[in-house]
Amino acid sequence: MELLIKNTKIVLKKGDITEEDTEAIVNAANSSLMGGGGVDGAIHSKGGPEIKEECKRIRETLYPEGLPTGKAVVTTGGKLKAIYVIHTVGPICSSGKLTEKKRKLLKDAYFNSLKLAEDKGIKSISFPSISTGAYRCPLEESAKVALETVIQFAREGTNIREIRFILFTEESYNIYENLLRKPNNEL
Ligand code: AR6
Repeated sequence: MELLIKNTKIVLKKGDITEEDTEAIVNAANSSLMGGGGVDGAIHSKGGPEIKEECKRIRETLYPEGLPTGKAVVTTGGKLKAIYVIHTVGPICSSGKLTEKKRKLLKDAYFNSLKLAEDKGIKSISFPSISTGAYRCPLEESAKVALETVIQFAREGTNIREIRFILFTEESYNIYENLLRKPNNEL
């Protein structure tokens, strides 16, 4: 499914984010930036060691204590089709609840990834559904935050021409689609 907001196409797609050919893909990382499971594991294993080497340098220089939740950094895409990987850290919903504070951090993760992409002149970007796997945030509420943030960003005007959400499961695709189909994008 696709939606045009100003000059930016918002696309929902089922699939594996490591296969995407957008200029950047976003990694649902953890603060260590040293890899893990889920999207993070798939990106590092398909992208090769160059990505982790750059992450190590970022840790040594910019973030010795780790990347704070809600912030974003960029590395090469290594062997991936994407030229860049933007690494961000979403909140952990250990209770399974998206509290106000966590909602804000999730919004920051999407917003700061978009801002970084825009500042770098990146024209197309793919997102996974951040924090809805190992970090256990509720899918529908998190999807709402994701779509609201991206729609607001596009409405305010950006040079990013395409923003994709790559949804790994049927369930997550259906949830995003139902939300995006709402009239006037009233999420
Ligand atoms: N492409 C697109 N989406 C995927 C893929 C894929 N290849 N694999 C999983 N998903 P998660 P989080 C979906 O756990 O919740 C890691 O260990 C998945 O179905 O990757 O932010 C990190 O190192 C889910 O909807 O990220 C952190 O420690 C969504 O992507 C931690 O997990 C996010 O699931 C981050 O947890």
